[in-house]
Amino acid sequence: MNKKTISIIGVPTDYGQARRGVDMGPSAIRYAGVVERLEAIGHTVQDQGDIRVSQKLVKAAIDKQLLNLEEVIDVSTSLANRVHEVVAEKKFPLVFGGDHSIAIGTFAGLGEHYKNLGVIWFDAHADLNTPDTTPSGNIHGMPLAVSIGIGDERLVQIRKYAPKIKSKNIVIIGARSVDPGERELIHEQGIKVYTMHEIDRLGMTRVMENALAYLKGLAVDGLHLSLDLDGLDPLYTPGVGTPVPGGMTYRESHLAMEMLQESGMLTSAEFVEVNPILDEKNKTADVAVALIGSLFGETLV
Ligand code: B3U
Ligand code: MN
Ligand code: MN
Repeated sequence: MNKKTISIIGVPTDYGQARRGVDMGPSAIRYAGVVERLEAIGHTVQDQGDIRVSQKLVKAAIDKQLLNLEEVIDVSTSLANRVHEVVAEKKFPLVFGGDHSIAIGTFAGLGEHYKNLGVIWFDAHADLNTPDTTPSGNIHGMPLAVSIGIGDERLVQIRKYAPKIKSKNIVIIGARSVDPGERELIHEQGIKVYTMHEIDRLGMTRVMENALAYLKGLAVDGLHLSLDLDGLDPLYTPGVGTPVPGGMTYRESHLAMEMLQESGMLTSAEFVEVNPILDEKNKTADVAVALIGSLFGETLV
């Protein structure tokens, strides 16, 4: 297994949605021992600390306006610049949210380095809403749409280029709560989705084999994993803002991480939506760290 220099970036933001507490995600993941875990595998870990995020009261969304838009633009811009630097230094960016709006910044930082980036989006949701289709005004339901160039122009144009990724390079895994506008976009844009139905029918092994073969077939020049902890069943990860029953199991999720590791394709990753206030004794952060262990090559024997 090849040893990496991993650069950890925390993004303590909850501006992408209306429930407080997800800004404490990076602390919870560190507290669960992520640095020690990665070092024990033999990687070099540089914890860069957190992106600076202003602390302002989160408002409720007012009719169809995007919640905390200015703040999300600020955080996304800082994160994008940081991720851009980390990749330029040939280090592996490992980003901790924060809510899933941070993916806007992560992709904006990656996009200039990769012409054909593949994306595995592990999530109960599709995060493909736009200002016209959002049921909530929450930007954490929009990062994939923004990154393919659809949505609020100021979000789309972070670091002044768009789109950040190609629609056909996205594979969503674990979806079970998809809004009508998102469904339309999935079909219109040719985005690949493995819902819980496919995971039940095919098993995680074939789903991941198919997903990785598909991305290989596209000759991707990098692979980003964006893992929303609500992709797992809330039995395993109760500390998330919008839990959806019927999710991936602990074992299925580990298997997916191990297969990603075996593929040797992964070039960046982010773990989002850990909310310690909604959690049970840091259970969700513990699961995140266990999954990170598998993703980076932890083995039992
Ligand atoms: N699709 C809904 C709900 C949602 C999206 N992402 C999360 N929840 N975590 C929305 O508000 O866009
Ligand atoms: Mn999400
Ligand atoms: Mn989600």
